[in-house]
Amino acid sequence: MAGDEAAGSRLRDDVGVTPTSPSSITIAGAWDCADGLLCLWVNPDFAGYKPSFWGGGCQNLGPFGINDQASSWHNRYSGSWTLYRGSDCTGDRFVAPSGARAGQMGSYWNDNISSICRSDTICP
Ligand SMILES: [Ca+2]
Repeated sequence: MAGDEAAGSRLRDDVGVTPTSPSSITIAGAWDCADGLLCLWVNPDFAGYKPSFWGGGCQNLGPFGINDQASSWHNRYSGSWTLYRGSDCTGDRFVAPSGARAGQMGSYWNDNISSICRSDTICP
């Protein structure tokens, strides 16, 4: 029926874009973290406040206003980064490989990252 055709057309038009959300225009390419950086977002799906990182050594996220708040990430650096639940690069950790990104972090990691370290530098 006509209604079904209209719905199908709308779905095809929306391929590659997150529909209906007021912020869908920015979400579409939001994971475009600049080359060479690790980007963290305060919200899932690469949305909201986004500090980005490039320096070596352990970095606490508190001074960047995102301690225990990161909910998605994208690693545009040529090597991996390590993300830690504890401050000063302590506690459980996971490795974010070069080029990888995650729009969701899972309940154990979501809003629980407190420090990060570029893996090719001195990490505790
Ligand atoms: Ca968050």
